[in-house]
Amino acid sequence: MRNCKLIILTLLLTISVTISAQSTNRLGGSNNTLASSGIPAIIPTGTGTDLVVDGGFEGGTPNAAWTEASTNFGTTLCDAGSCGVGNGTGPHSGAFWSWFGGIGASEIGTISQSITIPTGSASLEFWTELPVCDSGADFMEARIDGNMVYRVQGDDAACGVIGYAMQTVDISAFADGGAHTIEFTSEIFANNGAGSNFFLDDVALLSVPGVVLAAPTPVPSLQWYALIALALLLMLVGYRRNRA
Ligand SMILES: [Ca+2]
Repeated sequence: MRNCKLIILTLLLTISVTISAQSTNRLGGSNNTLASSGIPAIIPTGTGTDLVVDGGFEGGTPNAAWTEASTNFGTTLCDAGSCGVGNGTGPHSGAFWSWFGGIGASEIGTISQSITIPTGSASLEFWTELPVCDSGADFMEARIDGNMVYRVQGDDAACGVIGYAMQTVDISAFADGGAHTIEFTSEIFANNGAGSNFFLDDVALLSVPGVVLAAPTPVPSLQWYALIALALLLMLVGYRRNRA
């Protein structure tokens, strides 16, 4: 019986120490939130740098930096002299901007550029204006490698508001050191017989290079229930020895 008492006392002490240690880790100490969550941490090593070439579209059309497409016009790039201002502001800056829609008929417009995004964090910033909207079916999206990261539709509260608004999208998920296609695309359906005018200008991809710290490898720890099982096993062994 002395063996059993000693084992139980040891067990209680061990559980007490284990719970105490777990409480200390949860509250702070050397375990910060990122390390304990198992998510890789990104440590910024610089300030943001704009990686877009001719984000203001001032190279005009055909544009050396952007790939242009439009089912009705051949390009989405406009200046006021060529296109008018579509009941809106026209360019946000300079002379050129990207005008999606602009006709009361089916229209698909796209403008894209391939950009290598360094490992770290990144955001896509751009200015939009929606001076004319025909229906909620019409839309403009920003996509990266075909993945939608931003969308606005022809039933948005910004419809009919004159004046550009800046949009910011966190695209850190694509900041992996590889080349990615940044694309703005729009489709106009003319469901109500008119068209939509969706404007885009001054696109920036702000990259903050960083060092990615790998997620920490979990350290196996003996849980309290495993300790109890071990103690019961030791008690059983002690009981058999006493009987012998
Ligand atoms: Ca411009």
